[in-house]
Amino acid sequence: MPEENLREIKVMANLLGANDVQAEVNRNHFKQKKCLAVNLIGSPGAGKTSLLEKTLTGLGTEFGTAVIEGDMFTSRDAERIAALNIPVLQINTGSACHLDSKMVNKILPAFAWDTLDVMIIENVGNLVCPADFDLGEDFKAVVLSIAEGDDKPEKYPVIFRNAKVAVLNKIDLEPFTEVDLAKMKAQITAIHPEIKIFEVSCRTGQGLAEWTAWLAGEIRAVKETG
Ligand SMILES: Nc1nc2c(ncn2[C@@H]2O[C@H](COP(=O)(O)OP(=O)(O)O)[C@@H](O)[C@H]2O)c(=O)[nH]1
Ligand SMILES: [Mg+2]
Repeated sequence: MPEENLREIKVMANLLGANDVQAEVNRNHFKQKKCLAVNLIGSPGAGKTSLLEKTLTGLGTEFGTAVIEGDMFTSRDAERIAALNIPVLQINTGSACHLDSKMVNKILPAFAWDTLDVMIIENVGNLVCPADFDLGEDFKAVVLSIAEGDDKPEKYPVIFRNAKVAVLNKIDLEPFTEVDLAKMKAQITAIHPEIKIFEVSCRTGQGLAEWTAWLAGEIRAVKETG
């Protein structure tokens, strides 16, 4: 292998190593506060913010909820969450295509942790880079719009391997697309047999109650047992 390539791999390994160290600090923080942390990942337009809006509303008042919004530019998503009266902070990454654990760590002191049971972090719209970066979350949740095509899990397997749960959104669009939903799901389970899959529509509300109930169970498990 040419020396240049070797150097590139080493730099990447160091980058991930430093990220993992900081991610452990974040993880300990979430754990100590008995707050579930979810890293929400998906392509631009998959419906991450829509799912957040529906989920936070669906969770009701049982839990203390908060959001970190990651985006290259703008605070549009954070404004959508703030409109629900939920504590939210924006991280603009500029040219970076993913959040890293240091960016998240920097803004943690700004939240009222003693009131929080769940922190959902919407990552920068991208199915690739965010899959590799641990933010200290309890788990990654991948959001895939079914309209993106049934070949996407096979093309972007890392995120499906690393996520605990996959939310297939825009199920209402099935009649208007060529997508083979059974094929999409089979690909996902072939990559990660234990992954939990929900089929939802943020537009019609289909499947959202099941997804929200599952998430509530995860929040309770952390809140009650730590
Ligand atoms: N038909 C349909 N459109 C949706 C659904 N969920 C989100 N959208 C639309 O998809 C677009 C992108 O949604 P957004 O939540 O901003 O996606 P994000 O970029 O992943 O955060 C918006 O126009 C939403 O109204 C859905 O379940 N069905
Ligand atoms: Mg968004």
